[in-house]
Amino acid sequence: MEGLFHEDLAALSDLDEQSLLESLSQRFKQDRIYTYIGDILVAINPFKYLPLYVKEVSERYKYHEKSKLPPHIFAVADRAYQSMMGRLATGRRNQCIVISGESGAGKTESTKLLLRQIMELCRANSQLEQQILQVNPLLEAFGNAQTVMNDNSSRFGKYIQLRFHNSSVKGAKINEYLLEKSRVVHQDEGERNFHIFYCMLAGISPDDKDMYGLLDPTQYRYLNGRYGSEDIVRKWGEKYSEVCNAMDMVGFQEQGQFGVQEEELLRSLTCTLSVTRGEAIRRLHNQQQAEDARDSIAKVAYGRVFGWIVSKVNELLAPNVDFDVELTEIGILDIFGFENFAVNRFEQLCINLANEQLQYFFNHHIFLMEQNEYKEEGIEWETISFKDNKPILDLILTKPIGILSLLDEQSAFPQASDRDFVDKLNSKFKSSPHYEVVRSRSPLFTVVHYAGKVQYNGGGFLEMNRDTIPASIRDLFINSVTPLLSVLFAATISRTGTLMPRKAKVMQKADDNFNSTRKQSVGAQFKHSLAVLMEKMFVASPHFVRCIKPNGNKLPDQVDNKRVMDQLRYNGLLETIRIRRDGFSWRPSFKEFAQRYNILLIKPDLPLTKESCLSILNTTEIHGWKCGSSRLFFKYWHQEELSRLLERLGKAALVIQKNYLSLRY
Ligand code: AD9
Ligand code: MG
Repeated sequence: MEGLFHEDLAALSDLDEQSLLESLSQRFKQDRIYTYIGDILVAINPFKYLPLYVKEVSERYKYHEKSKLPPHIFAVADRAYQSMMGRLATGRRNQCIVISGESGAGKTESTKLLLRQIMELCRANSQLEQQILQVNPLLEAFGNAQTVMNDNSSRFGKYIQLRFHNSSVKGAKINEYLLEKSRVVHQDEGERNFHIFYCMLAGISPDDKDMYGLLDPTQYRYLNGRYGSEDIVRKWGEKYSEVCNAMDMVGFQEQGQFGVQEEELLRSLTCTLSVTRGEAIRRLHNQQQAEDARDSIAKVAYGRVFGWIVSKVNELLAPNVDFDVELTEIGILDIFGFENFAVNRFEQLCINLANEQLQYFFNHHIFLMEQNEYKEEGIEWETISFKDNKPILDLILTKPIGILSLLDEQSAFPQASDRDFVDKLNSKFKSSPHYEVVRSRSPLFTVVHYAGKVQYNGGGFLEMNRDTIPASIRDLFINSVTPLLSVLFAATISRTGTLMPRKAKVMQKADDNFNSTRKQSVGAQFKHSLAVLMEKMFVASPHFVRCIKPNGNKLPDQVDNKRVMDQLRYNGLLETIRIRRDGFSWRPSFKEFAQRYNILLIKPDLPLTKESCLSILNTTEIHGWKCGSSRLFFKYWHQEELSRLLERLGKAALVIQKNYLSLRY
């Protein structure tokens, strides 16, 4: 059982699936929830409070040497911050921390801990720090909800960019991805609406309740009778004051009450107005159509409010610096985890697509890029194979025939049905190894994702992808007496998260969320925002946190071996251990290396060549590195060894300087 409790699995000489599982679960039983695979952190959700995040621990992990302390999420924060400052490797550079794992695995909790520790590290000024830290509770109240997989499940994805000038934080920016708006009007068995509804009804004062015209919680169809016991209501009430505090802290001012002309609303809900040959014709809705109209208003209004909150937060946290001040960034990505429910809809397809994309990003960095460089640079290497999920991404994304483009094609036909869409999928993809035809009267189909098979119900796909609201309803809201509603419906929210006046629409056709004829579909918008995100991440230095969910019951001290093994497999963790053990994760060019370490030879004017690098390295006792044709290849621990040498040199220089000064005076 050698190395069973090892803190870095990449340091083990021999490891198979079973011993990896055992190693992690033994550590977990001792509340050691964090383990390294080289520079990658594996985190198993403890589902209980652990005294791992107290002030003293946070202090200990500031500017620490990785090998001297047990693995920790704070160590990832430290590494990202030090790397951004150019203290660990070469130059200052944007960093991104990519947190992955299925729903309930602990991504959002990890994000909060990372943010907190980074704020500690940069000793932010107290107001900005508080504002940044309060963004999370605020967004969680409006964007998280209880699902069967997680009581605090993120129903949107977010990329938080912290912006720095030198060592201090100057501001932040949030990008949000695809809020699951349909939850506002419908929740499946065992699930709830967004937290904010329960918070507000439980916590609001009687006067405000009257003013906003709120009813008893049981009267709301959208809460589906799932309000909760007295205990739970008290907790929601407490949460409400937290949310209000967060709103104050971030800098929101009270907005006017929502309101539209009641009579007009009724008319828009019950009739469609169409113009034929210059004549306006009003047709009465049947009950289903009226209910659909009501639901689409609720969804769109909620989506707009959420987008507005994010854009407001971005305005408030925008860095207040001169134009020419160069800012560096640490981005933290916390998306909705992989999902497989009893019924999976369009939203689940998008959520799972985002997870596929993230897995691809991981594979690309850890396996593809690294092994390509070995080949190009003539480093002897036995290829490590991995489960490439590119074909699944292609199945969903590829033009002209991926699932999303077929969906767009069908969405453009007003007469097409969800059944037609699924029939099209079946005929195009029946022979794909990642697609399965489902024989059923319902429009079902299965995608074999990297993390397992998911059966989707195509019902509602076309409508959700179109995401239109009737023009009459839009106009009604634009003319609302409530300034906020009027702004929300009269403006578009651009992809960058800022509100844009309608006049600018012509310039921003792609961002037009309203006009049903020119408008981009939800699928196409999501695809675009994923591509923009990936572009940003590909040019930053990544840090990976792989979250594991130990059991499906949300319980502490329980390891479901099969479940954990599945996650280790689809995350490709065994292959990751091999590449981190045998591979070279740090690969600076000769120039980069010589620039930074020529000081070790005490010759600052050394030419930035291969020969200089070799002379530098020959003065050290560092072993196991390799030299390619344009760069050097180091093991992940070499970086720390070299930093230690620099530090020692720095200390020696200080002593010399002191002695010199004392001799002079
Ligand atoms: V989802 O994809 O948004 O549905 P996440 O974000 O991966 O999911 P989350 O961080 O919300 O999961 O964690 C789920 C729950 O696990 C939390 O509400 C906590 O109750 C619990 N958790 C997660 N991490 C920790 C931890 N480090 N310590 C204690 C934790 N509890
Ligand atoms: Mg989450």
